[in-house]
Amino acid sequence: MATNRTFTMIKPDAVQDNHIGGILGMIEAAGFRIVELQKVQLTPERAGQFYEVHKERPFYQDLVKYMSSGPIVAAILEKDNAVADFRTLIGATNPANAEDGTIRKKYAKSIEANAVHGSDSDENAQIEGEFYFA
Ligand code: IDP
Repeated sequence: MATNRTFTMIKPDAVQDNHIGGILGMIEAAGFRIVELQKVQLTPERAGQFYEVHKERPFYQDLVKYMSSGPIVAAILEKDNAVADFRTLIGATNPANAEDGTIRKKYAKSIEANAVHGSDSDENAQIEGEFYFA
């Protein structure tokens, strides 16, 4: 069932490269309202918890290191059909496969440093939002 909220993070590479404004601008231009917003530095432990679902994947250790390498921006976004529409807006995980007009096409550097996170289900949007904005 579609709900009206999703959760996003602007990842360390995009924050480091001064793309917070550009990315939030694309998000607002696509019709999302920013409900909560926070810039925060994750410890490796916190990054590991956030991505625990991926802990058996070969890239997990690198991902934890990357996500704790600098500040991130976490946000809760609101819009009709938020989860699915936001996944469309961010584009494919690997920017080589991301479509024109997507955030990852414009800002992602690699399959790992891919500029933004977007929740993949309503359930995860709720869990991930509470991880930052309990
Ligand atoms: P998603 O962020 O598009 O939902 P997931 O498969 O959930 O993609 O992966 C979570 C994050 O892990 C990705 O956004 C990316 O930063 C990283 N990642 C995914 N696949 C790889 C990979 O093959 N190599 C390195 N990092 C990866």
